Amino acid sequence: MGTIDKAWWKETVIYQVYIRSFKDSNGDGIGDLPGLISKLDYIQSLGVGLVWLNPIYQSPNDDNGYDISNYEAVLPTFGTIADFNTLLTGLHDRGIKLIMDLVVNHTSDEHMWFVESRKSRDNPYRDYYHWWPAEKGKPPHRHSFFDPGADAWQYDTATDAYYLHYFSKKQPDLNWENPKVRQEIYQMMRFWLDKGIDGFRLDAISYIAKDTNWPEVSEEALKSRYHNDWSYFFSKGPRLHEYLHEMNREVLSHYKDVVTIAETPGVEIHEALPFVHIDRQELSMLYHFEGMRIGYLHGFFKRPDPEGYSLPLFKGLYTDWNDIFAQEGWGTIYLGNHDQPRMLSRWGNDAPEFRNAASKLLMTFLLTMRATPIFYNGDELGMANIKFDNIRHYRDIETLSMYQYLQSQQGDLDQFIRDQQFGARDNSRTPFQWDATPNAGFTTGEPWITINADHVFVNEEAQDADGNSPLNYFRRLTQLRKEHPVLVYGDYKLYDKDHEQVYCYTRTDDISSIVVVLNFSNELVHYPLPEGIVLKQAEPLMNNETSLQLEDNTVVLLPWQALLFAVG
Ligand code: TEU
Ligand code: CA
Repeated sequence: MGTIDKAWWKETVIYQVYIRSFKDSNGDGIGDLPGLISKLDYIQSLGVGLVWLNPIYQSPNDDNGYDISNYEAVLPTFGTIADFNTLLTGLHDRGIKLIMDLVVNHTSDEHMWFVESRKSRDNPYRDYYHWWPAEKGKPPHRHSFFDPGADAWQYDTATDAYYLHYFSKKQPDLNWENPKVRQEIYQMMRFWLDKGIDGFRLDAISYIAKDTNWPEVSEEALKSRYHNDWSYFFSKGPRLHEYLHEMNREVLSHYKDVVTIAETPGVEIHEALPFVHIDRQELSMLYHFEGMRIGYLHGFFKRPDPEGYSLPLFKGLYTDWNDIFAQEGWGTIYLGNHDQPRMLSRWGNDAPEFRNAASKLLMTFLLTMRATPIFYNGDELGMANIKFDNIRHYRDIETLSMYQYLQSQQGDLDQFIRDQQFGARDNSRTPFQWDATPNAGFTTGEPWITINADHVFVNEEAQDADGNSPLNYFRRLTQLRKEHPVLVYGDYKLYDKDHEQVYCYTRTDDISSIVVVLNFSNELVHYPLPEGIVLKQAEPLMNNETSLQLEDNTVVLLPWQALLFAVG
């Protein structure tokens, strides 16, 4: 084991709360702070140590809170600042830390800065955003993720100029090249840190720095509607590391024990270390998108491609991302969040006969890798994709704008709906399933988005009472990780890298070693344990099934069986 520095945020398990869908307290169909506060004992029972709260700020909700109109106010739909304080105290009293979403690549167009900025060319806030005067002609093309026309430059008549928006036209990009903007952001960060929060998750942070010479992009890039091609381009901004270092110097370094987790679309493996290397004084951790690309057809928008997935590919990718942080820096690991479909549907199997085992297996993977797990709410129950079959059920701007675009192009809308059943963000945004009652115990009113009908058998109440449920398995896993520091800091070693069904690895430190055996398939697999692996005892440390077939160092793995053994 290397001489890695220990830190609380390396040892914790992160629980992501998508507040809009977690628990509604007042019957308006939207989750809120009082609702969340009423579930703090539940969160504590999970054994997690850090909550990442999706945006709760003032927002017109073009993109569910990722379009902020006032950073220092709580959206009334979610509650008040007093509720927020109660939440923070409630978490801290339970030994749980809290990080908030920091969305500073862009604001809402209803933010005061932008309202001013668009008024006149000499407004003091003009340079808070990126403007291109129309007399210079059309600006060089930039892709917008959420614009039906995919054009990131929006013409604004008031000043006869275009403004930049990588996301929707209601999300204008902030001009980080302007030092005043950076100071405003740092001030706002201090506002929340002074309240006692424990850090931030930094939204789309790899996009903040722009090359304001606005170079033309290649013909090929121009044609691409594929998100990833553009995220690579957007993440290569010239002054990105300078800004992150400055943010650390001006803000973060003045607060003890805070953590930062950067969302870094487009950042490639060879670029990752500088963001989190201790000597550089930038960020604590980042989460990458490389794992999320597997299984989609390259060059298309979220088009599933079964050929594009294989277990060896998956293992190779997560092994590479382990290795990059083996000596320095520190990684995170996740298989789902509010921007991805449900991990069970995407990486496991949500068919009735497999779903419990598969969701437990995925939890086992996340909690035994050498990285901080980011766990999305509902995955502890094995919630599945809702797979809407009609556009009218969707609420997400990403799905709706892409649909509109395809309509304008006479594209294949049926194919799109099928693709979205697999990949849409709304799959993971349906309400948390608390019980079997008609609204799943989420709300007494009309939910803002349809609740998954499977809540009659997949819900917290039922799983809490069942010792064998995914929920109780998750609780045992978080406990196990606490009891075995080797699962946090121990070296990771992959075995049988080409095996098509089994993911097998060890975690080892100076005093102990654990082998993890995961059957990522619907079949029974006879798996001889790798040479040199001698089990300390036949009794597993963890088993997601009630039986175990082990003879002469060969395990007969049930479909989606997950096993952990102490190694001698
Ligand atoms: O996501 C950043 C991002 O790059 C997204 O385009 C992401 O790739 C996409 O959702 C995948 O389908 C962050 C937030 O997590 C997301 O919810 C926001 O919509 C986005 O920023 C804009 O703030
Ligand atoms: Ca509510």
